[in-house]
Amino acid sequence: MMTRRQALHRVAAVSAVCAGASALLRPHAQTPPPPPAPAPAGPFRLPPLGYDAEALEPHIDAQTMKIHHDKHHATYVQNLNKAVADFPDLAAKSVEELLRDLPGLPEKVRNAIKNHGGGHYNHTLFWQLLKVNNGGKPSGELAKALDAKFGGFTGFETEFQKAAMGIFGSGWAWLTLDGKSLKLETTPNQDTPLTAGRFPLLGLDVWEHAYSLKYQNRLVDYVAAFAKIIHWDFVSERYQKAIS
Ligand code: MN3
Repeated sequence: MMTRRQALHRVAAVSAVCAGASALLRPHAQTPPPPPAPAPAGPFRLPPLGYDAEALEPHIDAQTMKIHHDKHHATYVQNLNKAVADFPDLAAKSVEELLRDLPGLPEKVRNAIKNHGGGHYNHTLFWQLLKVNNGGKPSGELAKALDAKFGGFTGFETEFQKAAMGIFGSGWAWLTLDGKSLKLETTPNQDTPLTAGRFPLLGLDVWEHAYSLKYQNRLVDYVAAFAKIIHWDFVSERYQKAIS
């Protein structure tokens, strides 16, 4: 009869043989690679959508919203955190501050902050701009300013749509404040008007990831759908605060 000690010894010997055999079966197996370093947890955070992913149906489908927010936007935040990980002075700033001062940032991280900081800022604003509003319209001072600049709301809609449709490749169409004046503009990639010294009031994501799942190549239908879900109360308030 085996003693306990012999039994343990035997178990160990069997394990060693098995380990040896399995190493033979995997001749190229070496020590496993270290697990990837976890993405830095901060300082930037993915904000919640603020409503259900289904809330904008049928204009923007739930799956697009989920992927867009939970994957695309989350990745911008992760990569922005990585970019500032070795720069505590940058990590202490807001994303707006970073983007306004882009040319003054260290060259090593400038491009990453432009792309991922821009992605984070632009999308954070974008989620707030959306609401199924059943024909809501700009109000107050913004309504007056749009009338003055574009000869009416319809004039604005037409010009905004033209700007969005004119983007080549990925980018954004914007209604911005240039000082106290309204301006229509577009930016490529995740560039933001903040860097050019302007204040974004309204922005439309014209990257394919924002619409192609539902609309395929029909950008015009997506732009028309966007017009139906602009949260004009939010935009009107944003304008009012900015000019006050
Ligand atoms: Mn996007």
